[in-house]
Amino acid sequence: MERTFVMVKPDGVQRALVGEVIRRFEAKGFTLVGLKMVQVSRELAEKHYDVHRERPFFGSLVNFIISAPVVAMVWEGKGVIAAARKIIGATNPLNAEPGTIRGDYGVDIGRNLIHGSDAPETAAQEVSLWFGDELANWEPTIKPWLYE
Ligand code: RTP
Ligand code: MG
Repeated sequence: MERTFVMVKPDGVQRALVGEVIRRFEAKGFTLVGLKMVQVSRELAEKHYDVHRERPFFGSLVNFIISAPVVAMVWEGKGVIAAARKIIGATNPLNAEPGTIRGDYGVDIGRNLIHGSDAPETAAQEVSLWFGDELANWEPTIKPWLYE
């Protein structure tokens, strides 16, 4: 089954949106297999956003991610990588559709509340970077009511 990495960024934690994020993913039918609050080190933040190292916003992005705790999660389910990106919405919250997390709660691209892996390769890398093998292996009993 597919897995993706989702992180409530420091702004989402400070704005008490952790429960709302979890509620949306749970209600959709995805399964939580990893969850932890992390005070991120500069090293981890730089590794996570390595693809953006040369971009002008890299320094401020890393400084923001390490400025206060984040909540890191791994969600599992059919099509979860692309579905999480839809639930999260466009990078700039002002362009994100109402009904998405960024569309409903954000106004600034540098305070867009939440991260989700953007493809199968990055999902696998990020799950491994943040969680290693510390993931739960469980089958929700509602599975026959979610999947044919
Ligand atoms: P994320 O990686 O955080 O889930 O966001 P994303 O895929 O939607 O966007 P991405 O292009 O990967 O950018 C990573 C984060 O960098 C910040 N950003 N700032 N000032 C800017 O022009 C700018 N562009 C991107 C955003 O916080 C974005 O989430
Ligand atoms: Mg990204």
